[in-house]
Amino acid sequence: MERIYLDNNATTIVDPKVFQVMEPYFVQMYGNPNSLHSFGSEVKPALAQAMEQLYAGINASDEDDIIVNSCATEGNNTVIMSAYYDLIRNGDKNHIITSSVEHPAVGETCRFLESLGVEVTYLPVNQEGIVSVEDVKAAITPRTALASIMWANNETGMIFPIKEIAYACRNRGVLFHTDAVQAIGKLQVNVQDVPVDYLTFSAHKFHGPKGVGGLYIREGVPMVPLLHGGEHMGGLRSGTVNVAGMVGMGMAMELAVENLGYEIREVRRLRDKLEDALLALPDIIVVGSRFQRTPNTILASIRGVEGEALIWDLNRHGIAVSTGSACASESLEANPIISAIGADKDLAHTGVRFSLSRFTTEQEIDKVIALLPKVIGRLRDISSTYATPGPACQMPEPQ
Ligand code: C6P
Repeated sequence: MERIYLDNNATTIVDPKVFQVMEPYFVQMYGNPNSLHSFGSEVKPALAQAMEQLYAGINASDEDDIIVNSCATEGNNTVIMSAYYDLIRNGDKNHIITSSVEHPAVGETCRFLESLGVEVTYLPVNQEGIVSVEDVKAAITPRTALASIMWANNETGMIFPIKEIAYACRNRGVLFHTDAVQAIGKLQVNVQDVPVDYLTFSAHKFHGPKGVGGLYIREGVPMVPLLHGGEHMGGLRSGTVNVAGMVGMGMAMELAVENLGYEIREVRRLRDKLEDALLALPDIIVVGSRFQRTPNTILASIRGVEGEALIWDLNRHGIAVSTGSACASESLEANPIISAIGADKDLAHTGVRFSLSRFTTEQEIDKVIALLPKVIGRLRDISSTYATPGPACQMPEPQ
């Protein structure tokens, strides 16, 4: 059976061009780049090139730092714990601002800090799933150490007003971090244009390998390392560098920038085609305006259909989608994003995320479009709630 992968916000296929540049670094050039002999020195040029590709990809300046690490979870933890060690435990701050829809790599780290006595504000989102600049401004106090707000949400694809939030923080002397995991390769990410202090990304979300990510740190902003040890990454992240991973991430970043136009034009066109087909069916809502979303993402709420049931049915036909974040997909809790935007409990269990990539074909989308009415119809036929939808089964009206 031909399989169709529409879960690209969970992870992506490694671009064959990325795989090709990584291959030599397993059995041919396997030296430790810190070694002084030829096995070590021969890998250094590729690492330098990868660093250049990363700097160019987000338009970082030479004075800024990019730490290569294991993933975005590590990058997010590093930034938040650094603010804790530097400004809270050893300083006079005691407050962090974040949103109620961050990935757990931010949300759970903040919750951990709350258990240590730190005050955390979890900003709500509006009915479109967006954090407002005004709310960020209002939450800042003289004791705020850090604000951490994602660039684009992994479940809805909604794009946050990061530039305005970054300026609001800078104007009040608050460090600003953004989790840009879902932005790289889908939107233009330019740290000269958007004054973030820290930015995290993860290679496997933009057709690079798993287990390698990056943390951008603007020149002059504080950073207390999470991992202590050798002098790797200038002492900011110890541990022998994942050579093949870093080389792959560099190439993936270059290709992400190269293919951004295609993503914005073609991936969006296919996404919109799928979205139009979904919306042509009765009682289906898509979260957030498509014009303020990453070009590849749809979070649909299909009334009367349990998200998990739809996923299993589509899976039987070889189609991969998700109920939301992959790391929460084994929990049977209501989708936190659909809950956060104010929908009632019944709808919160009906979320299904479709996420495309530049490897998604029109033929694949056509097959999914042809199948959806049958699968949804069958599930609605056996649904007790869909037969008698209650008045409470409503999505809030956009304001
Ligand atoms: N989101 C999803 O299905 P790691 O696993 O550390 O490379 O990336 C974590 C992460 C951090 N921030 C955002 C915005 C993310 O989307 C993710 C990963 C996946 O939505 C897996 S849970």
